[in-house]
Amino acid sequence: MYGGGNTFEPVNSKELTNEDPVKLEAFEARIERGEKIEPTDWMPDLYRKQLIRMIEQHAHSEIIGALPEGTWITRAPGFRRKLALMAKVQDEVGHAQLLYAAAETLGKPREAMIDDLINGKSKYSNIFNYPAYTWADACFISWLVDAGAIVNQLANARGSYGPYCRALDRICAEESFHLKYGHHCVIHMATGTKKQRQMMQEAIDRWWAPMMHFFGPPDKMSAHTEVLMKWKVKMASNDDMRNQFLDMYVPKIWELGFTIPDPKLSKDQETGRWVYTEPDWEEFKRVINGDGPCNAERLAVRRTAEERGRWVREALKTPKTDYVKPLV
Ligand code: BYC
Repeated sequence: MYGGGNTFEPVNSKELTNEDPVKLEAFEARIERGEKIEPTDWMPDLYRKQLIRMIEQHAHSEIIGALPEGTWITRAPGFRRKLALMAKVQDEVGHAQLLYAAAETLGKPREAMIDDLINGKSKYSNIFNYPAYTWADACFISWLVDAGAIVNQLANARGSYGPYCRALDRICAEESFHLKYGHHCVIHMATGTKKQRQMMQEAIDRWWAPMMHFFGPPDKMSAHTEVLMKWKVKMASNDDMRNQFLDMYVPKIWELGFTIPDPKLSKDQETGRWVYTEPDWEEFKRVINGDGPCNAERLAVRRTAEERGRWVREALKTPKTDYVKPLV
């Protein structure tokens, strides 16, 4: 059992009672000192299980996340946009490879991770289960979904598990290009024709709630935050990451003349926290548990890719002499 418990059920800290208390104390002291934990180091089972769950979900999110933008490569407006989008989508798939490799260091084989994805056992980011109807939707993803991902990944790159942090460092470097590209696309829409501004506004209206969901449930409903923050896997809580995103990007969205579909959205100057209408958390639960607008379509694409690539994997496993006639 590799994790992936029931959504919103708090993690049972009793799982720790089976651990050797001396080893556990030494492990926690290392984390407290800011040392990195490496694959061959001793670690509690719960730490391993939580990391596999989180890194695997992150890897799946990258690979599924390539799909809504990927459908826009052939329809991107102009050759330069096509080239940039193609490179971005390729990067996202590369991020998945880095993350699968990091999760593998914890003992779960990649094949098992892919099986769990295509069989619907593993989760991946809620936001990629919504359709990208127009070019403006692809612009929203490239700018703001990538922005949200960077807020999360920059924080967690300072975390405790060496292979995950190193993968995140590399991912963040590439994401910063995506962010600039996405911002450029949105500025182009904002300064374009009336129709382009309207398309962009409609995309913001469509994607705002899934974007608020993206950072995870409110802290008081989060099952894993406490243990993950204690062990410095997560370096900021869901609400803190959401707040940081709002702080950085709401002013930029307003600056471009767009509105955000939440009349309550404002910054409380005393607390420094954003006030907003809670997005529909029941919808979030449905979407992450397989019942969003595009879940079935996304998994079907991955299943087909898996099937089509089978011969390549089998050929790689076959000894060369079985299929290459030796030169005599
Ligand atoms: N979507 O206890 P909580 C990208 C689940 S890709 C789906 O707060 P945690 C990009 C959670 O798994 C980058 N499920 O969880 C790619 C748990 O369920 P289980 C995506 C979610 O782990 C291509 C339950 O809800 N980024 O940006 O403490 C193109 C309770 O939640 C979500 C990452 O993956 C969600 N949004 O915190 C463009 C970052 N949120 O497992 C862009 C890595 C929560 O008990 N992940 N759940 O069944 C994380 O940082 C953390 O896992 C989260 C959630 C902050 C997302």
